[in-house]
Amino acid sequence: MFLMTVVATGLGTAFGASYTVGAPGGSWDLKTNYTRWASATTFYTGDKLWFQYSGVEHNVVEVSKADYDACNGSSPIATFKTGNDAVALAASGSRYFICSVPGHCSAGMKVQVNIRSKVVRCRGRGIRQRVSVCFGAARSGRHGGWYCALLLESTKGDVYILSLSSFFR
Ligand SMILES: *[C@@H]1O[C@H](CO)[C@@H](O)[C@H](O)[C@H]1NC(C)=O
Ligand SMILES: *[C@@H]1O[C@H](CO)[C@@H](O)[C@H](O)[C@H]1NC(C)=O
Ligand SMILES: [Cu+2]
Repeated sequence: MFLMTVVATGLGTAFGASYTVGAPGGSWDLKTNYTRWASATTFYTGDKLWFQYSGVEHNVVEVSKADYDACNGSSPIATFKTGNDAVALAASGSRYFICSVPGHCSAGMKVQVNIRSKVVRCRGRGIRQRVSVCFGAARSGRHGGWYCALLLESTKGDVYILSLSSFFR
């Protein structure tokens, strides 16, 4: 059971984290300092942003850097307005989001997110250890047998799965 938990944790990290924009102190609103919020987190490819807000009061518009700087939402890259919007951070680079309700962006409702490649982090000095874990699953039925995972743990504590193999009997 313990080993099963170790592997589940590794999978969760390898597949990315979810961040609610503005949390835990705020949300997608007119009060949160998003410069401070974004600087507290390092975003990696595979992570996800959640914008949670009242869809009546606000929206989320992804824009270019120039439109972000100018608070201009008239040429959106993408528009979200459900109040519970997920944005996948698939690629490395910078992404820019504003609220296009008049006055909100210039009042601070804008966030820049810088995304780093997760693959780069796996290389070189960041590697702390490699561990191999194996665990048995239910012996009856089609999924019985042994599973082994080769895990790599970075110095920051993230766990990556290098390989996952199964041995059926
Ligand atoms: C937001 O936070 C940043 C970094 O902590 C700070 O430099 C900036 O002045 C803050 N902005 C406002 C409007 O308080
Ligand atoms: C916003 O950008 C569009 C082009 O994308 C431009 O035509 C418009 O003048 C801009 N509005 C403001 C207020 O700068
Ligand atoms: Cu708004």
